[in-house]
Amino acid sequence: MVDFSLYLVTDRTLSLGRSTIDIVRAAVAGGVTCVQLREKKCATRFFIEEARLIKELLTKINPAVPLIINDRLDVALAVGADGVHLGQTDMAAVDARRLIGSSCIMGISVESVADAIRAENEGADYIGISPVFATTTKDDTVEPLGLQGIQAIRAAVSLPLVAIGGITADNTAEVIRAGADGIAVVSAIVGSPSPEDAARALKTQIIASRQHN
Ligand code: TZP
Ligand code: MG
Repeated sequence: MVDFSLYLVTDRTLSLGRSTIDIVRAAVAGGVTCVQLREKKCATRFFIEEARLIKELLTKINPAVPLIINDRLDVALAVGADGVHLGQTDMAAVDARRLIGSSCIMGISVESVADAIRAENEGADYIGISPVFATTTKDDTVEPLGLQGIQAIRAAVSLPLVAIGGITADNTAEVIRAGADGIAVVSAIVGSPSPEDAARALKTQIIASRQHN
């Protein structure tokens, strides 16, 4: 059973000159439970090399933390990653499942209740609710779905729900209480002077919000 509670999405453009592998190492030390490697402008060969290094790192430091590859099934398959994450304009879930097989994790970003129901019917293993709050990290999002969006999707599907977009330690508790199983963050960890401390602060909020349910 994968723990999606504190899900790091990488972004080399926000990493303040530090390498993605160093950020992942620190974030996992701080309690990140799942890592998505997201490279939007990277040569395929370099993407594969980086994915392989991060997979090796995770196997060494915490084999329970899966590596999920954003968009690129070929990269995921080449390095034996644990999963792929696809958006609404990426490869369709049914086609992706045919290629990756049943044991690979498949996450689908959804922007509505209808998307969520379709993702569940098409074999997703978890859903990313995108975006929950306004974010400057991704510029082609729909209007934020808010806490009400989480509640509506929670009522419609039973898959694990991971909320993404504008999540910080200050709003984590309300996101979890609205029905998300986990939070996915980019800037709150990647853009922090201490990714380890930032991950720890988010984790503290997740644990506290569950205890108060
Ligand atoms: N998908 C939906 S919003 C988003 C992605 C990749 C970016 C979230 O970044 P941040 O910095 O956590 O708001
Ligand atoms: Mg995508």
